[in-house]
Amino acid sequence: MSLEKTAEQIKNMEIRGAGKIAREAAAALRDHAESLPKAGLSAFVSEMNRAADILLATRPTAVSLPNAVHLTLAGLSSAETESEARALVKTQADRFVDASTKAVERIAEICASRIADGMTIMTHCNSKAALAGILLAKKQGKNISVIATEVRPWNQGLLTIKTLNDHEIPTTYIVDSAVRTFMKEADLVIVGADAVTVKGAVVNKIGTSQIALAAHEARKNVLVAAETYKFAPKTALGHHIEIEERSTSEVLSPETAAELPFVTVRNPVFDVTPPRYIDVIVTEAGAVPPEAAYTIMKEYLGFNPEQENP
Ligand code: RI2
Repeated sequence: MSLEKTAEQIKNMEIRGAGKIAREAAAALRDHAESLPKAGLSAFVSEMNRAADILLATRPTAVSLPNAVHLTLAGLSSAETESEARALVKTQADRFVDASTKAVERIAEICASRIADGMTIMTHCNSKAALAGILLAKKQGKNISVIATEVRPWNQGLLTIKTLNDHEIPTTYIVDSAVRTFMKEADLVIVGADAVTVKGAVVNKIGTSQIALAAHEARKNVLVAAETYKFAPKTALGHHIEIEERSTSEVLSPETAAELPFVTVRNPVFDVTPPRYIDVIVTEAGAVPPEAAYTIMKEYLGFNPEQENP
């Protein structure tokens, strides 16, 4: 598949989920590099930078995307020959995809160790990292059940309940506005992340913050499953994470909207959960409190405040 096609699929959400977007972007850069005819070092570097910009322009919130692009192309400008530059892209892309896959497996082990027999887990959206922990707990023989939300307007909850059903995990499917009503039946909340800020705030699918608030009120723990490449170093330099706002036609049909001239439809697809409503962030490097976000950025993303960072 061409890099442009991958970019289009990320944009229209045929490829979705912060981790998957990152792995597909790294692989697309590798395949793109391999498809380019030999034209000299500087032509190769500038074409790879152009390709990176196409991928980066697809969706603005999941920081896994710029982190994956950055890690795949790291050191490219210092390569001395075209073959060195080509080898670098391939090695780094493969390394990223492999590390990402292993990170999700390690996160699953840590999440599963926090899921006790008999627990009911509430989850939101369709996070591979969060689901991996739930599936592993089931595989370990724990008798668990799940409360899963619908996730308007894209209904990613449908993907989640299909997976849970395939694994014979008893699941209750609820509309997003029912989370507070059902919180008393949950023992634990597990969600994924699209970005984690330097303060440990978690950017995730819209609705996550109200779930965390309801969990806090009900004294239920909130666990966030997030690979280290979902941490956003640029937030340590004062930048904000842009919250993607998608087409209003995803919420209300253009025909209905046209009949309601005084109504404005809004469709932000992520929200921010402050660290005080998060008990633990489970990364492949261990389960850490939100306050450890800066350490994760330094140790696992090579964050240097004096350098350009994704
Ligand atoms: P994993 C998704 O975003 C959801 O917000 C989900 O919680 C997050 O990415 C992380 O997913 P979208 O692409 O990387 O559905 O854990 O907008 O799969």
